[in-house]
Amino acid sequence: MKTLLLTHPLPARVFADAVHAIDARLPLLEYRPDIDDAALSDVEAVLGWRFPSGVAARLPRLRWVCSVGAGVDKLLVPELPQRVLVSRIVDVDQADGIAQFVVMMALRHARNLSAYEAQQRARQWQRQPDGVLRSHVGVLGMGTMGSAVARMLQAVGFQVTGYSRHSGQSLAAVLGGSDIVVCALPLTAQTRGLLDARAFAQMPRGSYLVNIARGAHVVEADLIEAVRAGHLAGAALDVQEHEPLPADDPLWDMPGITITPHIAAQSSPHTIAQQFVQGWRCLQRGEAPHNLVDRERGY
Ligand code: OXD
Repeated sequence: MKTLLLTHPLPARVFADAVHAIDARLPLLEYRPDIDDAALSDVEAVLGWRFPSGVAARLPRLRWVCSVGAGVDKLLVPELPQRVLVSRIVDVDQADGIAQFVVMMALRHARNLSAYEAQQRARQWQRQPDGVLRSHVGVLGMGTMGSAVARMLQAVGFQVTGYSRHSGQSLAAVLGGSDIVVCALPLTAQTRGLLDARAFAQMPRGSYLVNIARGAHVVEADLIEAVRAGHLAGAALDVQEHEPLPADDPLWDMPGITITPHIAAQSSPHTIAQQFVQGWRCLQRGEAPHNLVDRERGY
């Protein structure tokens, strides 16, 4: 069962080596833009991050797509035939890493660290009224990532409300009751652009956003406006709609907005390779791979 590696912008070689360290016999093919149809004609599996335009339609024998990431949005392209199974990596270490990142950013905001950093630059030793943390955090999305985030936030003293399709509270109520909103949602047709001017208006004045999900959850122009107007205190954006974020993007220069390059946490190539080989072996035995995605729901 030949597997096509579509890991760009991550280097395919790293994943090929990690897979071959577990099973050297697995046939792998690294994608190149000039690859011809004959080389693709017997590909049955993909291990990847995104489909380059048109490639999904050139894989007549494709049976399984395994995402190298926790999200699959860049792989669920319209031309992917319905028969193809799609699975994703579920990595508790990555979830813990993401939770650490969120806690770091939430504490930084809640404990007013940027004000002390500004004071230090001005050589000003000035105590601000500051007490034990009791801020409310709304975590949007309570899957593997959101649940780990909620647990770790609670452990350091935040009051956490989780929001999911089944949580029983409206989004408006969760946004309205949160000093900090964390986006941990999958990106689907329903969640794209969910955090827009209307959502920001529902958040309390002075509140803060942390996005560790996908840039396209946020209408970035609306976020900039909400921060510029002083309604939101700012945001920590580990993900942006256009990655890499172009050098001339206005997000870079917005006071209060922290940009990181999609590094909140990454799965190791070894973990990805392990789960991929496990899924590959399941398929060889005629069983479904683990962590299948519901293609209708998009996660
Ligand atoms: C992701 C990942 O899906 O980094 O964003 O795994």
